[in-house]
Amino acid sequence: MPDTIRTPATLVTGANGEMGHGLIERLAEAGGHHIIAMDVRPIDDALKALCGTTLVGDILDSRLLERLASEYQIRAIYHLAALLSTRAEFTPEAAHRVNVEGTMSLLKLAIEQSRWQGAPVQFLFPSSIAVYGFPSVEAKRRAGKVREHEWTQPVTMYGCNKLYCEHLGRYYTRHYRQLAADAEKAAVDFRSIRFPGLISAVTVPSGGTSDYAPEMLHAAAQGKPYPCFVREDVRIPFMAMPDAITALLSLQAAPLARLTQTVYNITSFSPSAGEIRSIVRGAFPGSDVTFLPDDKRQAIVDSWPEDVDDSAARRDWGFAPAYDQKRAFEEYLIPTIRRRYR
Ligand code: AKB
Repeated sequence: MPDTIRTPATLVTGANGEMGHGLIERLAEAGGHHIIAMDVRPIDDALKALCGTTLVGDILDSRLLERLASEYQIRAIYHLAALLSTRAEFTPEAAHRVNVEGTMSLLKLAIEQSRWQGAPVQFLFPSSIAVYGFPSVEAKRRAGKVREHEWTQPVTMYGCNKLYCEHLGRYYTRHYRQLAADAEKAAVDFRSIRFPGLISAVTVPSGGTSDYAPEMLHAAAQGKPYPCFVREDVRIPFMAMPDAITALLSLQAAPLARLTQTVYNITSFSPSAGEIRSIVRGAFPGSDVTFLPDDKRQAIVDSWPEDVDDSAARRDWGFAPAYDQKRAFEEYLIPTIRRRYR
């Protein structure tokens, strides 16, 4: 029987976060979505107007998710809510609850919705370079571009959570209840991207360990001193936020038959922290960026790769970042941040 009672909808969790903002703007621009924005904090006013429904609530609140299921036909879930790598180290058990149990409760919602609809619900999951874990800086330097299955020995709770959830997603997509007589016809269509550090010109991140790059830029633009918590020579991959949003939308739009894996690396540029300081100094003369490494946060960044191999994403769904390093800083980050703090 066709479902004429429930409104078809796209659910975005963690809507207030950096990625949530950009994603909701792009989904609203594209039209045709009843967007349900969910976050533990009241949804920002700027987003409210773009969404069909806004919800303040916890992804672990099963009653809230049941209510959602009774009112909406959820066709796609962008599950962005997470405790990032630095914050998660302060409360690892809470991070596990949000990052793993929260993801499980949404996968359960997705599989139930898939059954009702007779077609797999899409589940878009941002993963991270934090799933990688190098035992030493020498090993990291030697490795160069890492592929999806290499060096996956994360050292942070967040990295462990993301890696496990990638596996859960693959399980719900390909192997869910594999021994049941009524084997699943409409499992979940889980698609995940391992994002590098993201830099947005319009929002400042919080709780991450790659945050030194955006923090440096935003501080310099405001004329504030910035003591950078990593060494000058440290290098990890980064990407401008608009490319990250485009990547999520491109992966969502890719025909399932073209996808050879459920998890994809992507990247754009890999500057050292010192190179970022030089760019920032060029754009904001007189900016006061110093290096005052925090050994423990430094060790986390040292465990992440210098670069990743994103050839599978390029081949399967046409990933190609619009912003390389020069364009990201010169055409997006610096002019937008300058305007923001003028
Ligand atoms: C963090 O630093 O925790 C995040 C990430 C790399 O996933 N930005």
